[in-house]
Amino acid sequence: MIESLPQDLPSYFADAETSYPDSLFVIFGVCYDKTSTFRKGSRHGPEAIRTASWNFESYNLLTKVNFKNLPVHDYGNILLDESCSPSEMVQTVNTVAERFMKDGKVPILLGGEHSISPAVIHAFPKTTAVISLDAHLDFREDFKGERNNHACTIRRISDHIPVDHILVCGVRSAEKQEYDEATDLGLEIIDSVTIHKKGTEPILSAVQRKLSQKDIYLTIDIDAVDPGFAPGTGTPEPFGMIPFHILTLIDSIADRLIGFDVVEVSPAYDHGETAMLAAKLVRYGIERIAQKKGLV
Ligand SMILES: [Mn+2]
Repeated sequence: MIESLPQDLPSYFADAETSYPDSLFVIFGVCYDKTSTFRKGSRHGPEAIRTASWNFESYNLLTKVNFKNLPVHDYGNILLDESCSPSEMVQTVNTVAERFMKDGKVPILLGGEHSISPAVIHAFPKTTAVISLDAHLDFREDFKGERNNHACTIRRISDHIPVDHILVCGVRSAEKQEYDEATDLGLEIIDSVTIHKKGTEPILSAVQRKLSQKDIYLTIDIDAVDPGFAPGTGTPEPFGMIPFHILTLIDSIADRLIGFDVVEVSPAYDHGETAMLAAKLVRYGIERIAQKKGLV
């Protein structure tokens, strides 16, 4: 029999106890998975990630940072009606993200499905660069008639950010037509086999070559990681990245990160390890950005 978690865990992200006005980092959840086609359930991701966050010590031995000392606010979840369409979701999330921008915050999104990320990215200037970690290319113009489907994430990001300034990494699944369109348009794809063989070096050299001097938003679809490490997701795909690749990437780009997200965690297919990884990535990413900003 599996023992249950303590019932008295707070509902906010662990140690994110700064008020909104005094915070720099704002964690917020979007419980939306309406366009997911294979296995729904990522709408429960934010809650699972917050619960998992209480597993960790406030002090991180790897970064030497005490998360408790950082100006992090948990905004809770953006409320969406049951009937909310994908385009209404995008509109609502974009409005909130624009407010965070205006207030000078670093937004940290917990998903929810990947269709939420473009809504946040559209709140940033067009000069921002985007690195996406994802098993899937997600470059369809629409899917089943829906432009804001989670299979269209990179395409929707490219409505705002030029493809030259988008890097998609960890990919190992695409339709031939979308793959051809993406490569014809010059989208740079670093597949998971390349990362397996060469580590993060090809990502970092592409960052140097194409995104130098740019602010970077990092969007992490947890299915970029191999299902052996992160099984709790809607559309798992074998032969993925390992969690250490993401740490190395964050270490290398933290000085330019202006926000990030972790999406597609689906607790129904998890034994807790996927949510745990997501929560640790959130903590680690915030700690590294705070270090680079000289806050600790
Ligand atoms: Mn994906």
